[in-house]
Amino acid sequence: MSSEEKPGAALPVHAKDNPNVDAEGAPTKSALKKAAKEAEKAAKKAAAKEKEAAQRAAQQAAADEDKAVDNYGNISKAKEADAVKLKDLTDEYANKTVTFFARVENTRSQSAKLGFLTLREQGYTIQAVLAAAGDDVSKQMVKWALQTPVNSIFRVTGLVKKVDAPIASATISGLEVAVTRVYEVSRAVDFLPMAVRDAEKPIPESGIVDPEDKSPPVPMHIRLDNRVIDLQADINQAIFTISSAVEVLFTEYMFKHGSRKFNTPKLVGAATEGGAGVFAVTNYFGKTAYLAQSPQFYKQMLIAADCESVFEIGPVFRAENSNTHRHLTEFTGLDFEMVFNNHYHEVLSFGENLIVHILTTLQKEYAREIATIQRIYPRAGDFRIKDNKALRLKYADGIALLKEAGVDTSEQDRFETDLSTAMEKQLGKIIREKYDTDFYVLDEFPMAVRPFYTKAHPTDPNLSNSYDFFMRGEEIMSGAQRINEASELEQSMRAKGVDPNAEGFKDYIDAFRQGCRPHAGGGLGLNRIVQFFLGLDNVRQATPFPRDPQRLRP
Ligand code: AMO
Repeated sequence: MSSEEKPGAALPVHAKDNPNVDAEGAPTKSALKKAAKEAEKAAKKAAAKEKEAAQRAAQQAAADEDKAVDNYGNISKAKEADAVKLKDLTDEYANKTVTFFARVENTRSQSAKLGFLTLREQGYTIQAVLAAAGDDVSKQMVKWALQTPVNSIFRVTGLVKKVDAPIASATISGLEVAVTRVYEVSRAVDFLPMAVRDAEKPIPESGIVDPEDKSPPVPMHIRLDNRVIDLQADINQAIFTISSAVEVLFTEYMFKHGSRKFNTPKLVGAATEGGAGVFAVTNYFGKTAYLAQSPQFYKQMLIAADCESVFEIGPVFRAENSNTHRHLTEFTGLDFEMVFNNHYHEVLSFGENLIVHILTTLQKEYAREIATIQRIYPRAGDFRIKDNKALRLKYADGIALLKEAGVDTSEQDRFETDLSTAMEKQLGKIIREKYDTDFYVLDEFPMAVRPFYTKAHPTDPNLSNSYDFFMRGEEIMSGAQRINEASELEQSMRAKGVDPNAEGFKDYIDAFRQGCRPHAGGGLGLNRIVQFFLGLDNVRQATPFPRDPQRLRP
């Protein structure tokens, strides 16, 4: 107790004329009584004040009590629940309560009691409403949800409602979700090197510009550096749905036609494909191994092993310093090889039907994905296959078409030089105009431009039984009838300056010494099929984590 608070301490002592003190200066009895009374009064007043404050605090606490405290926060608070996928949310879910997982794409606060989230799952987005009302949603819950960093993953439960006016900012524009529970499954850091929305715009390299969009476009190398975010974009989800479907459709078609799937080695003892560069693995137990440039030798050896029809989907490595829109150093090859009864055109027709089957099925069953990509790259939706059939021309017919269009083909006329990329593209345009198709085949290529394992044309020594497939004027497949006789193969190698006794060839040539049926096949590039089917500018866009001369990460 301080001196000011002592009873009587306020009294002026030693004052001779003070009625409250006696002759010795001590407080009188009545003065003491009065002072005690006053002190008691002050104490009562303070106690009342204290009580009043406590009452007010209790009232405030009651007002602030978060009745929804269990309905939001860390996922550890959540009860187990089955989840639907946003892609399956149709009008049938209206007025039903659903639970789903989604990333926060965007948050918008309207007031302390009302906020909106745009939620994203696998390229599908929906609007979620957080409205503080009743016991389900509190102000604290609204605040918490809206403050969670963009891209965090939520588990949301809410009532699906039909909306009167379509929601332009969401792909599921006819529905919204009134949130009743929201839990954080995984938190994103507050810093995003690029937004997912940035990846839903054309790459600047494409030259496609939206005059309305004022934000600077993110170049492809930044997108590839941040590929995990990039891949979350609806366009990329759609591209890789298509890419996966190509593999499945290829596999199904091959199985349906009695083929078997093999996995041939990618570590090989010698560089054998010829033409393409090869990557060396220099620490292969004291030796040098190489990364396979093609399953070519193995698919043919399997035919020699009576497998009759084989296919493979696997990585193909090319050590080519080609920095173009369609070259990778590692790509996914779809390879097939099969025997035929009378003529290699049986296999050529098979290959044409295979591609037509894949592309027309994509058009039928993946229209939504194609439309998603088309929103950004308008060509995606217009791949044309006249009468659902491949157009087959002879290589010489292709040259003639180019010549007719005024292209200088003097080098190609000598049957020594292949078409240049520019010529291929131009031929693609001519063929689209003349034949109304984007898928065509050139047959009977000059022998000089094909590998040593290619079977020569039966009557014209300049030509070969070989073909290339093109989509929108760019090569997606090479193939041929193969030499199936050892001595003919050795002769062809020598004619092309390849030593049949060089390392790596013996097992391959020996495969044909015990007899092998005539066969043909082809090698397709998955990444290019997806690129050209969808009219993308760059093969890297159709490759989840591309490898090229400049890029070994991520
Ligand atoms: P080729 O070398 O023409 O033939 O390759 C076959 C197909 O693979 C794709 N391709 C590529 N894709 C991306 N980046 C590259 N660097 C790249 N190189 C090729 C193309 C091409 O049409 N053994 C033969 C096939 C055979 O005859 O069966 C071969 O490998 O789509």
